[in-house]
Amino acid sequence: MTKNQKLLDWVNEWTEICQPDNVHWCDGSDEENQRLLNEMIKSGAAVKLNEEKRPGSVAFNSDPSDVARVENRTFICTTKEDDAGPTNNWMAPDKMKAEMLESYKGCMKGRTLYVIPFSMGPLGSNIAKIGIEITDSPYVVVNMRIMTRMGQKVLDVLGDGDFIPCLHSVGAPLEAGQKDVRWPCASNIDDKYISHFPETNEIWSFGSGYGGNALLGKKCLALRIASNIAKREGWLAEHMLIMGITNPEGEKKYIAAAFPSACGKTNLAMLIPTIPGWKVETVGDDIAWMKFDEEGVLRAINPEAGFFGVAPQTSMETNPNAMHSADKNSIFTNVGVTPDGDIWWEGIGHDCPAGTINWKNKEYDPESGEPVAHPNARFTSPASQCPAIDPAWEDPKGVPISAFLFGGRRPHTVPLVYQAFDWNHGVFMGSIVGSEVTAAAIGLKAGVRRDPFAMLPFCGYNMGDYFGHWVNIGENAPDKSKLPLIFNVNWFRKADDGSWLWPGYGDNIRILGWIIDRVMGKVDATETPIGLVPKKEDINIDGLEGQAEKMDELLEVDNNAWLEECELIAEHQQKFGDSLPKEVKEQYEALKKRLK
Ligand code: O2Y
Ligand code: MN
Repeated sequence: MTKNQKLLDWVNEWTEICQPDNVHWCDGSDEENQRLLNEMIKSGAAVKLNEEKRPGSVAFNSDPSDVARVENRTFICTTKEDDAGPTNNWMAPDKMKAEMLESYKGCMKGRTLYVIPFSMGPLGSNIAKIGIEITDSPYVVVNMRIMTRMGQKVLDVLGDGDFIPCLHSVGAPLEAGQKDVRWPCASNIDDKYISHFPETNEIWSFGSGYGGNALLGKKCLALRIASNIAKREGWLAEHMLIMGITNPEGEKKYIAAAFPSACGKTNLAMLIPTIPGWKVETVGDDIAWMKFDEEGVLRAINPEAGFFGVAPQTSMETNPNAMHSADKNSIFTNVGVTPDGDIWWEGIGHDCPAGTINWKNKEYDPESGEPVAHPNARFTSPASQCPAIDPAWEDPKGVPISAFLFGGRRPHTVPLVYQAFDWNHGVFMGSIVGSEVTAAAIGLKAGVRRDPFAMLPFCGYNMGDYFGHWVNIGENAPDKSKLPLIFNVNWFRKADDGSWLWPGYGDNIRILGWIIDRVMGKVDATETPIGLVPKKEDINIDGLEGQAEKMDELLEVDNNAWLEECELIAEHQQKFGDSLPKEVKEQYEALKKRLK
């Protein structure tokens, strides 16, 4: 247990408000985990999977109204609205707290209040942060045990130190004798709140039991709150994968990469190279915290201890390392469960067995046209189970970052890869990241949907100030010659006939290879108005039939198309008004000038 008075007082305060039937301090032990799983299996909330096929694993189905992060109910609560900026939902802290307090009163009746001590980052690392989550969801407890370092060992390290309080309730109190549902949550979207108070480092979440809304260490703490702390303290909390790449000469470099959702971030983090002699190892697939060390090298840790990966389309073809990570000791949410007690989802690589139960708890009907797994179905698996996990993934010092990659899905205009001229040009590149979307896909206007630094839903303050923070990081770097180089990649360029110009997946190592060569100063590049583009001959396309003829089109920089792109960038920049740093505006002007 703990003698931390601030923590004891905080738990007592919320116990009085939420009125749970019991309070349980999570110790993180196997016994505790097994007991909670057994209770949920017994109540029907979870299904135990076949012990031979999927040892130590369970499946959950959420309520159909509670299947993903709720961006329109995610709030940044700062005294001044401008501090939340134009891209976040804002509410004043006092007003939000008063409104939410009403919801929390008695919200845990009939339930147990769990206290989850967790560390984001290796325990004891000087980059790590300790959070304490209060929740009434045992599903959250068992997921947090995989996604973070959790339990008594965290309280031991915490001592009487400071922690980030994270309050969560599914918002579904039980009257005496009332039978629980399989997935309790608030039934009305307007009763859900994912609120962040960056001025006091607090998180209050209510009404949802799903993913980023409820596992508060991930998006809420490690990105929205941490991005604020990082800005104040001069480091970076980013929505980036971290991977190690070793070339055939045995030289190893680490890179960090940011992509908007649905661009294959987990696949890239766990890539299996198609060319001989290269090796990729995974440090993390979603979040990177980075600080300069005493030698001026930017070092990154993965604050998480597990993967909360999208299941559909993950297969032994697309990502064997992710599949093996989920071989055992995993939690599956909103997937299909087969009659022999295994899991199934669209794109898993084999037909759906008859009698499979879909994510809505109904028997799979091929005639219905309904998917078996929800498109945002997830596997929660320990990172330690990834066959390609990097030996340094838990190194408290972090790994040295040599390059940053940005990218999105851009069928036109954007070449396969290009390098920024310098740091501020790279910041500009990050600020214009986006993916092209069709109107049908998202029910919005078709076009390029910008997601700067892939941080749009996760930056806990004014995004214009965030660009400024990146400029400052470069400006104040202890040794500018050691700053990572910055690149943009686009695996998704298409030919006029709509066919892909680049094979992607394991062949992306060929582009990572060029990036590593640039980092090591082994190859030159061609200067274009948008940045430094590879010389065709420096990209290894050995064994890729028909690829040579596509390289010119893949690497082409069409000035007219980029001038049109500039119009869209200007529109995007306008959103940030006065908070857009002059350095980023200057980059835009310089790009336009080079194009003309
Ligand atoms: O829908 C959710 O709650 C999960 S979102 C998520 C999960 C893992 C990694 N990244 C994300 C994301 O939205 O970027
Ligand atoms: Mn993510």
